[in-house]
Amino acid sequence: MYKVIGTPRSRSLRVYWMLEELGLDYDMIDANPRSPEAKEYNPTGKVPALFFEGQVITDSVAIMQFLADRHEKLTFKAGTIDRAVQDSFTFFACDEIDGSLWTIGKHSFALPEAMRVPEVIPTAKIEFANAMKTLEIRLGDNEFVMGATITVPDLLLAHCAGWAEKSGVDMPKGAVGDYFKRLRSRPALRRAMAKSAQDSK
Ligand SMILES: N[C@@H](CCC(=O)N[C@@H](CS)C(=O)NCC(=O)O)C(=O)O
Repeated sequence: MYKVIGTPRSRSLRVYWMLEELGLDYDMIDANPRSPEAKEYNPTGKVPALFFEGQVITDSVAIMQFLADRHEKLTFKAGTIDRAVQDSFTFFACDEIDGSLWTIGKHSFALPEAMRVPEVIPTAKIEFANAMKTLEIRLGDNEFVMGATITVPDLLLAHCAGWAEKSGVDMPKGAVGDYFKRLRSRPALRRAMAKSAQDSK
């Protein structure tokens, strides 16, 4: 049984969503970042962490890819060209989308006030807008970034879109806007969010 440590109101939701897409059972520990429960599994206190077979795995994207590889779903096989292209979308999402949104988050609420530099926020918003233009080009008319097959970066991109809606950035319209809506209405995400709400009561 997989045990996921991390409140769903964090990047941990990516992991819960992946587990729901894969149809797997899991235990949820609804731990806040830096809480004693989080530090029990990850000394930095960052969430999510996955506890499986006596081992702790940290970093949401590493966990998502591990689950996809292990269960041979939502991923192309390692060592293939398709996997290289898939991974390029994953790193694009981490660097350019998670990165710009997290800059906005850190400098508006996450960092202690004395460390915040709000002047960087407009630049991060431009970086996010540029990333949306790139995504528009790379997505084209496809249903998912890799064509007809849903893969890890689709979940990652759509999770970031949920953050973006709360970050005060301009949300993309057209094909990218429809892509985000399509992904965010998937039953597995709905189930992850509903289970999260239930288990955290
Ligand atoms: N790259 C890591 C980042 C993890 C991370 O920073 N998580 C946030 C919550 S979304 C956290 O635990 N922050 C606490 C801290 O930075 O001390 C991942 O994707 O899991």
